[in-house]
Amino acid sequence: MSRLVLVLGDQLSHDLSALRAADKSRDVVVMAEVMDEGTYVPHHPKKIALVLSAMRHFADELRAEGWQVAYTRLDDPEASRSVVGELMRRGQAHGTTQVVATQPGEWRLIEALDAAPLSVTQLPDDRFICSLDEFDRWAEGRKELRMEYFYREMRRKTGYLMEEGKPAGGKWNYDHDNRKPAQADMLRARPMRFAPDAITEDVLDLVAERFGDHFGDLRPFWFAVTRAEARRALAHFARELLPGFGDFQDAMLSGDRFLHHSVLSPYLNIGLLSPVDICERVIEEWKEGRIPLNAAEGYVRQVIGWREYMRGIYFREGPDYAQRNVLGHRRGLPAMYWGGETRMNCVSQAVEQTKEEAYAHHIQRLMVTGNFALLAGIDPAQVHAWYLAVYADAFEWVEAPNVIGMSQFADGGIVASKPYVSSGNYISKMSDYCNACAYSVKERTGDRACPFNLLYWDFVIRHRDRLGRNPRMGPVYRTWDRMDAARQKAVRDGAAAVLARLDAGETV
Ligand code: DLZ
Ligand code: SF4
Repeated sequence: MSRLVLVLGDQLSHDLSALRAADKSRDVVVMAEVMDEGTYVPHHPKKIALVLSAMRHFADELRAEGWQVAYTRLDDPEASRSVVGELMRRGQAHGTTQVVATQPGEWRLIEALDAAPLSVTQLPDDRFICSLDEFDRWAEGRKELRMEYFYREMRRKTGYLMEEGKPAGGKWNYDHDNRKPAQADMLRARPMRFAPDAITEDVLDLVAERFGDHFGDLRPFWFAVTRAEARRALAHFARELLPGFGDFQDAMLSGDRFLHHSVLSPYLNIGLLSPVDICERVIEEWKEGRIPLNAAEGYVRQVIGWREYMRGIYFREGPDYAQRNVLGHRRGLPAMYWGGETRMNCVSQAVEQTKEEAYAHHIQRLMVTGNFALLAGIDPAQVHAWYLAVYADAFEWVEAPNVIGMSQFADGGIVASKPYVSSGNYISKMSDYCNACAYSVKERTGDRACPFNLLYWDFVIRHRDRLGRNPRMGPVYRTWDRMDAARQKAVRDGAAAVLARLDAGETV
């Protein structure tokens, strides 16, 4: 009997475990564009277009390799709304209830496949350096699951940037070299852009028609949508941008949205590139002497360290992870996250860029929008849903631990050893945003004081019960305790005024 082979929109890899387990001569690949996947959070139109166009191109590649592909287009009048609905429809058409799948990257879909009235085998997704079992073995019995130690294991396992069993250059991590602010540079290259082909143009029209009310600009659309294009984008990044990646990794500039960032994560996370493709290319550049070690190490750490670690945490912590809220934050996500007015230039720049590009880099996400949400006590579930919706590279297995754990500290410290909060000072140091802001980053109290300055102290004091015991927070509380009472009161009154404005839906 033939079986159905499910390939999801973020599983576009020719070596996918489900494809490897299937038989080209009798099994049928099922790929389905469905409304539920585009709307369970209101995904950015560019992200939906990326996924659907890459799915159509991948289906064509599979057919060219001799696979039979049952492909559902979003505008097919017979189509159902969901992945499981489409599997059942295809099952009836082909007279089978047997389905082979690669485990999805989200508990919601894993559970839906388990509950389907079909016989679904979910194979491990082995497009990663570390299997889930291996991660659990690493995590077992450890008091703290720190990324740095996991990363060292992955360095040893892959041999990446290792010399005779020791880390190249003598240090595991060169992050200290990677915190330089950037200057505007007219000569800096940009990520490679691709003109939409006829397939992508069809998808763009469809997405405009079906998801036109979602936050985000659909055009101009320039993402790679095939493996061949994604490999060209990788080569371009490696040659043009990687040399400065380390130095300027944490910098932010108003006139330069991408700086030295690769913008390869959307391609990596839908399967067009693999972590091995990327790391081997980066290491080759280093071996050839074209890039410094801090650039190579910084990039490889993101891919074999952070990315794999986040996945391990997501699956180890279980389906309730995205609902965690240990700090009890309840405030609604302010309208400024959806493009509503704000006088904070840093937030406005990050959101505007997100709207236009479906992309912002890690410091914009962590230290601007994430930092503000945490300081202001926004409900982490709403913050999580926002990040999942608006970024082209956001899939829950990687987005939830980054947002719930790393950014919002809502898991109580599994991912982060202390909350990633800062006053405006950090943003001022790492960007040029403060120069054009209605607020003053230098003012600590009063109407013009940067809201990050006010909310920073209010946050640490509000959570003193929990955070005061954290040795890494000790110096922060000592600084607060040394402040005179009048200044403390001015800070807290100022913070209360900002929060009251947020609650009243007024512009902050
Ligand atoms: C993100 C996404 C979107 C927008 N649309 C589809 C789709 O129509 N069909 C599909 O198979 N996958 C889609 N995806 C990706 C899935 O949402 C993704 O596989 C799950 O969230 C698990 O990571
Ligand atoms: Fe952001 Fe404060 Fe700087 Fe304005 S002054 S850009 S709000 S950090």
